[in-house]
Amino acid sequence: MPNATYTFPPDFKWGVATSSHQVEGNNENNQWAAWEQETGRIKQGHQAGRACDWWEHAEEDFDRAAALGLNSLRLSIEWSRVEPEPGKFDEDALERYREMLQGLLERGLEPMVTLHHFSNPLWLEKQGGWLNIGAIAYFDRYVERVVRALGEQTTLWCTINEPNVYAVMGYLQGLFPPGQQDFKAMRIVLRHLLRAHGVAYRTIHRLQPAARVGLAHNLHIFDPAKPGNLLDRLAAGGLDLSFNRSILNAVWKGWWTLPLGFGPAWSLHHTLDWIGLNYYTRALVSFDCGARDTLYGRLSHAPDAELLDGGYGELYPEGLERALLRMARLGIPIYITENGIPDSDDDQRPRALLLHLHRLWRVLQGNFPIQGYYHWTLVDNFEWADGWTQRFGLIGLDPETGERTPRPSADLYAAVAKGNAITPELLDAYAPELREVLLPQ
Ligand code: IFM
Repeated sequence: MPNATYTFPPDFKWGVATSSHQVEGNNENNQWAAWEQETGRIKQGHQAGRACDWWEHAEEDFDRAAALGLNSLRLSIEWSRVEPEPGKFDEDALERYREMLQGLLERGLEPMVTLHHFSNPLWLEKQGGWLNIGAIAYFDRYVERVVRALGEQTTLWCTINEPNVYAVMGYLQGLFPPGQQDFKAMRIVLRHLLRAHGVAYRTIHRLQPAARVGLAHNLHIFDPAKPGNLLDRLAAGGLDLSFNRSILNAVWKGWWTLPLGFGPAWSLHHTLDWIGLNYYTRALVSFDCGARDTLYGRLSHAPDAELLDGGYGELYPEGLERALLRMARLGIPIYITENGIPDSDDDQRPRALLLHLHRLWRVLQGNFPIQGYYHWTLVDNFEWADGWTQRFGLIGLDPETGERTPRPSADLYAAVAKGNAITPELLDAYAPELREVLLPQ
């Protein structure tokens, strides 16, 4: 019989995750800023604009994160600020990041620093972005500079966020810049990103032997719509191989698998000190010979599923447990580098948060080395092609005025982090209907 209080390990990291372009504001020198100027690219013509104003006032949100009782925060460095022109580094920008990381440390928040989270300097984009093999060496030069500048403030590095999402959205679905729909290009971009990860892994360790270096992988669950149908199973398996397994095979086994290629990727072998899991939702897959963009799998959701805002998918907390158990096979530490839902009126988030954290707790009972959980996200931020239409924040933001309004979920997450546990009292206060589901009767 499990105890009615679900307690987490004593040194567990409770955090929130963000990325530079989504929160800093006034990033005008990257490919997203240019993309936002083009008509029809972003829902309702939204732009990141001042975003959450972190470049000027991040510390005010750091205070909010500390007040929630968190002990870590994941943010990313904006390459276009640090290296606005090829080879020209901006010492003031690096100093601002140093100040931000120092601000986190002073508030008891361990920084996790992502080096690439979807945005590229415009000069790189003009040279073909990650289609250009030269991007790998450029990235390495930038990484070296950042690690030299910020190495006193952190040893916890995430090289690249969601290489699969970056490549698929930008080069297959065409919804992110540069808006291409070209399978071959998608494959090349993904290979270059993974090779850049491998190079960065070694560079960071050369400069900082104590570094802990990982990569944040978006593991999307693909289940056959009809498990008894062989074609559905093949289509789901093909998507899983392409979107999930091929990435993990490359950076852990050092082996390219389809669609990335076939054969050794020795320089990538074991280039992870930890793996980051970004988990959001799952899709059901039916074989469809017309669905070329999604490798002949038509995506849908379970007929009885509870759906998330704005077509984001289904609420499927079990997927977090499944994804963690898959990643645990690597045998290395795991961070949940992102998990959350879009929910502007917070009518699903408290329950969703409790259900996901309960799944996490269940996996922890197997003594798997899960080090921390980073909720996506602290304050509503610019949600890429969805602009400001999707609200992932524990704290709501009016992007016009900058006014922040904490949602009930913020108090709930604070109570879990401060108590390091899910208690029956929290279930009663935030989602009484879960008492039946989560507590032994
Ligand atoms: O906002 C994004 C983030 O940048 C990458 N992972 C998914 C989040 C929510 O869609």
